[in-house]
Amino acid sequence: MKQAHISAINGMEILDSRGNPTVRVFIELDDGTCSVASVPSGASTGENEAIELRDKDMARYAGKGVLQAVENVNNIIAPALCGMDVTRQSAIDKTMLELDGTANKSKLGANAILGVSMAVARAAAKSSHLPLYQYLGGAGARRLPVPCMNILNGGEHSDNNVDIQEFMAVPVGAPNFREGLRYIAETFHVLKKILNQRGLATSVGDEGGFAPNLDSNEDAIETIVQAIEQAGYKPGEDIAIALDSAANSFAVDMKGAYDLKWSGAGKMQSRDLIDMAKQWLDKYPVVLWEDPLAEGDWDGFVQFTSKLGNKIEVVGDDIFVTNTQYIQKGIEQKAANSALIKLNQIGTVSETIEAVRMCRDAGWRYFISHRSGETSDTFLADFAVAMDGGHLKSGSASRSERIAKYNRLLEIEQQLGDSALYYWE
Ligand code: 2PG
Ligand code: MG
Repeated sequence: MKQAHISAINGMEILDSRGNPTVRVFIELDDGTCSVASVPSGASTGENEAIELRDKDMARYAGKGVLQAVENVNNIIAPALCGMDVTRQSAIDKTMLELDGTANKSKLGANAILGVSMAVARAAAKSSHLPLYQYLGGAGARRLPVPCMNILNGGEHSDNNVDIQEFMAVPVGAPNFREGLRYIAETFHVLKKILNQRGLATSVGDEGGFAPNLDSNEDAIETIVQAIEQAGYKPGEDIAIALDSAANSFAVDMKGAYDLKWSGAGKMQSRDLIDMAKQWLDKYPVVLWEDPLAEGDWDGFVQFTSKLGNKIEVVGDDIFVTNTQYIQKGIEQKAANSALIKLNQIGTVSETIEAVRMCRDAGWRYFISHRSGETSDTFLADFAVAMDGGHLKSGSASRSERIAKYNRLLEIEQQLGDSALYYWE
């Protein structure tokens, strides 16, 4: 089959779900195919993430404009990529890395580079007449991810008094994605009722989960267990719980000292947090714990994993930043048994796939993730099916930028029909 070539690339500045500027990229091919992709943006970011280029012009969007990144797409990246075979994703990504020339994509901006990289993959899929998940994952891509739904938000994603950033409902016992989504959406609605009855706020945080002031972090998890039961499900059997402490956000020095400042639980050391986790695992059906410690607390991570890694999935997010350099170190040190995978932490589709490959080769799991600042782009849904990782997080059962990904997964499941797989392992 004759491959199509890139004939035009154009960037523009749009807004993300927090009302902050982000990059959207349009690509045209010489066979008439057009594609578009939009870049997400995080709030609780790791120190070593690829750099999102922001204009720092305080007269616009408090310095958060992305006009320079857009210019880089239009004036530097576009001329270099035009004429390239669009199916050569890794060569295209490599060309952008060379154009940028820095270790963290600070020259052109990871937001500029990723927008192009995603739009390239999407254009190539379209031009090949394949759905994106199949283009990226091959004919064997047929496993739907178990949705880990962040129904209660804390930390830097809300203004409440809960330190732990994400409390996720995980429909481990559902027979398929569609039913799994129903289990947890129903639980979300019951949670709202419970909060209402307690006179607590039911406004939502950045990822669409409720963000009430509670008595303690443990109150949050107890309330979710209650919601699971009242929705008619068995905690642990039908619906389990996943947590993201995002411990960077309450770390004092990133090396093992913490201050659970929002809840008032106060100063703690890594070992106190590990003890707390142990107790919670005895009491609650937690199956996954992301960033239980801060990114610089490698010893803490090693301890946590050696004590609890045989019971649950221990995911590194800010500590690994989807970067094979840090994932490799994590594998060698047994600092976790899974890595969070975020496209914009590393900045190209090819490098994200490399991170997934490294996890897979080491027998690790990998957890595909949105960002707290998102757009209506559903690339993530297809990417999760393509990567065959078995689970993803895309926020709660509210806010269209979150639901868009879940709805796309419903479509994929429908398209796959009988061949669709769904299971928690
Ligand atoms: C996280 C993410 C996504 P942010 O910490 O895992 O939930 O948040 O995008 O703010 O880094
Ligand atoms: Mg995280």
